[in-house]
Amino acid sequence: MIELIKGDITKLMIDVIVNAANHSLLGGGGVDGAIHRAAGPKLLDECMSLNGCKTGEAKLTHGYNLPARYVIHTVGPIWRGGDANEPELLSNCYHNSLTLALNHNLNSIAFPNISTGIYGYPKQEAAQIAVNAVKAFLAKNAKPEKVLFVCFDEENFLLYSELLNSD
Ligand code: AR6
Repeated sequence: MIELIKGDITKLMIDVIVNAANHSLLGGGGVDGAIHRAAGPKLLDECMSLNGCKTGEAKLTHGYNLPARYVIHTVGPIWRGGDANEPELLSNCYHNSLTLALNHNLNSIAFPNISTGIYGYPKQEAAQIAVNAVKAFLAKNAKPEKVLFVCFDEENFLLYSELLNSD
């Protein structure tokens, strides 16, 4: 089941929220900064033990002070004009995060709009890739049962609304 909401991902009581992180996994701005602030300093301690993360890959930590039990940290591609394998890398973020959730038997997962903030990915293209990747995964796997797209800005919310209602 796919659901769409507008709001702050750090407030969600859910099995796992996904963080749009960077290679270092040591925090940053945007949703990454918000997640680290809400989770507290133990999240950074755990992230320091992970040895970073490559673009398109994903790593799991606990949620600490967050209402979510776990955080999956993934690194989206920086938009470089579209010829640097950005679509595949962005799709990998969704696929690998969902695979990690499945392997940990997690039933509900919330995604922010990876790469569409500081990393500059065009929102329409990113939304289409996100929806396609999630639908493809859910068609083949029984878990996670619930996938939430969490849009922070109105533009992304409208784009996702159109895409998800066009079936
Ligand atoms: N809840 C949900 N979505 C949010 C929140 C929130 N609390 N805050 C922002 N967003 P960005 P990126 C949305 O810039 O483009 C960091 O410094 C935001 O509106 O957070 O993948 C990392 O450390 C946008 O739609 O991530 C990296 O260096 C979406 O989250 C870099 O930014 C993603 O925007 C990653 O850039």
